[in-house]
Amino acid sequence: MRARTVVALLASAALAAGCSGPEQQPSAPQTTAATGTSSAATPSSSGSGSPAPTTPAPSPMPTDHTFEVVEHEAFDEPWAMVALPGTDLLAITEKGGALKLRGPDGVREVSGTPEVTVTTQGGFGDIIAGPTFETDGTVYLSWVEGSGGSSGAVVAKARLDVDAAALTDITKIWEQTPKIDGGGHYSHRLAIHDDLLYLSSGDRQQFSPAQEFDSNLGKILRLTLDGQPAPGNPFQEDIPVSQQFWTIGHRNPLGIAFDADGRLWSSEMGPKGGDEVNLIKPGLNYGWPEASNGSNYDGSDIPDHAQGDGFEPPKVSWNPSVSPGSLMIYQGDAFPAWRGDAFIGALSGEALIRVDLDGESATLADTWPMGARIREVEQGPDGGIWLLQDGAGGKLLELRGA
Ligand SMILES: [Ca+2]
Ligand SMILES: [Ca+2]
Repeated sequence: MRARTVVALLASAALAAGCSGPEQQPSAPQTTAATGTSSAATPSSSGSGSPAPTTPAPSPMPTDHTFEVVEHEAFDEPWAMVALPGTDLLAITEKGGALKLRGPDGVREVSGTPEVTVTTQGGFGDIIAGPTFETDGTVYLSWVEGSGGSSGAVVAKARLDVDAAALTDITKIWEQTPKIDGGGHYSHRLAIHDDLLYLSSGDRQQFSPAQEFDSNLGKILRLTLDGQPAPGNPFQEDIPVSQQFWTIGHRNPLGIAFDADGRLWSSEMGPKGGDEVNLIKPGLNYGWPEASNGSNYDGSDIPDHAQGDGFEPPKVSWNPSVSPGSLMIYQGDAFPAWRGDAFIGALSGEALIRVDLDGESATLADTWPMGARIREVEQGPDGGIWLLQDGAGGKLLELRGA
């Protein structure tokens, strides 16, 4: 299928609040959020002290880029993708259970995929390449399993033969416990750093388990590549499952990613007006459901994050919500001024969002309306930025430097 140029967007200048684009539509809250709340709603890790430089530093390199958005193939409810190392391929999961390999020569379907349970928010989930992918094809996958209305996420390792387009040797290494009736907040995003597996496990819309030590719901976990609790994890309680925990107090963290210096960041779908970007540090409690800059959908309040409450505040938060569905930290060459920055696909916000990362600080920088729910953002094999629209017929999109 020939690519078709559909939209040209001008990246904003490096304004702190960033979105200079037109209002997309009355129901889309992202523009207001971007222009109105980025500074005020971004708690600083250094407390109330605000450095006030008197002389602007000279800018050694461009601080923005222009790009156009190119449409590629359509997929059936695409959920996740990853650039497979040593290839020119993207591996793309579809919620219903299919795995596709997409390259310059087109799209192939992979055989041998696991049987998944499709619920409101869950089905086939994430895919990432293992550290040994280039020699043995190891990948890690997540999906939802269930029976009789009760379900939970699982994680497996497997071998992906890209020449044969075949998945084999699927071995389940982790499961979300307990299984829950209902189809929301699995999270089940994966990342690997220093030969350890990090995994987000959502609260399954049960709220309180995020603060409890007898289930792995509402946590970010750190495991060995075989799914065992990693040595040195911060919660070594009597309850074995808590030995998996890296951080607690999470609602629905649909994005986790490491920066070049080894810091782990998450994007978390919060309640009404409480979406977050968090810097994930071992042993910390991120507050859900005791603290949130948003409120419950039934209108009841949740105390905002406040200094001294014992909970780690977000680095960036959104009100109104944008529904961050994915997180990628860019390391490519196509857009050098954005190297090291976080990119977030927004679902209800129908936008691509750039968050400027600088050490441990994060600042909302750009919110580009995309006219569609964005499910996934990833760095492509070419070092560019690629997106997946959400839903039936969701298209693969490429940002091409203009
Ligand atoms: Ca991905
Ligand atoms: Ca609140």
